[in-house]
Amino acid sequence: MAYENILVEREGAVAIVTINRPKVLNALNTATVTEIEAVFDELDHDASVRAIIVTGAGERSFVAGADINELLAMTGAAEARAYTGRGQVILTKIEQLSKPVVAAINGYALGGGLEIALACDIRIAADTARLGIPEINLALIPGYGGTQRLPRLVGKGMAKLMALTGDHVTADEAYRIGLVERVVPAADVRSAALALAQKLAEKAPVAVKMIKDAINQGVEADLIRGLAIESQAMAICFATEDRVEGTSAFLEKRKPQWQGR
Ligand code: CO8
Repeated sequence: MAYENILVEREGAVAIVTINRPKVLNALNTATVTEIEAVFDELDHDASVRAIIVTGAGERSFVAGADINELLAMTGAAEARAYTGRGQVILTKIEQLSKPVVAAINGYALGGGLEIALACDIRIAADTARLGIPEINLALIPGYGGTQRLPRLVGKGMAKLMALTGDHVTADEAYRIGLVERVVPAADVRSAALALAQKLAEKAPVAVKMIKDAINQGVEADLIRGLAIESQAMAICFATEDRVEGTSAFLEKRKPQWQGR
């Protein structure tokens, strides 16, 4: 499918989704959000894709948030509820995708942009990146899951500090507070994300999905329920041909060939 605001490239089993509105620092208008949903649906159903990278076009920005022109034009609470609800559904789809998703944060990740990164599985930031949820400065709040996913990653106090001040944090500070998992020189952010995504793409697909599900669902549950989720996920892995292949390949000292079932 052809997209207007998004580029999709392939590097073997890795798909790279680039949000492509560099003139406005890749701000998300409704058309772009619609395309993000479509591209993730497409990639989720493409068995040849085993891992996905999300990044922003140009050197300055990952995504600088929702398009503020659209926020100004919005007329009422019902429209705002629909807008934010739709964004939340799309980002939850990304979070729950059957494949790992890596955010390559190549510059500003602000507002809805940081919220996209929060819905990804792993975040790699350029050392020049700036991250924040500045909606408070528009008399708004993060509406694409930021008030919920950010405290789950960095804790309540740090999330409130960021949301109430609207201040950006540097990549190093983001790493220190657990907001990103790696920081690399800006020139290397794409290659670092690609190397990681390629590594993830080589893992057994059902186990990848089960790890994602167990962690995503488990952090929302109490320990006993979380352990039950883990057992169930383990049982699903045990029933796969890939489990037989993985254990046999180890004992036979050869590389496993995954079937994805
Ligand atoms: N929306 C629209 N245009 C934008 C946005 C944006 N979010 N961000 C940047 N731009 C545009 C600028 O207007 C400018 O356009 P032009 O060249 O025509 O003047 C161009 O991009 C370049 O930006 P700047 O000149 O401002 O570049 P600077 O280097 O001076 O500053 C910043 C870069 C710091 C990133 C600055 O542009 C900025 O602060 N941008 C806004 C960031 C922001 O507030 N993001 C949050 C938006 S709200 C949000 O995401 C809410 C999500 C869910 C809401 C649900 C509500 C119902």
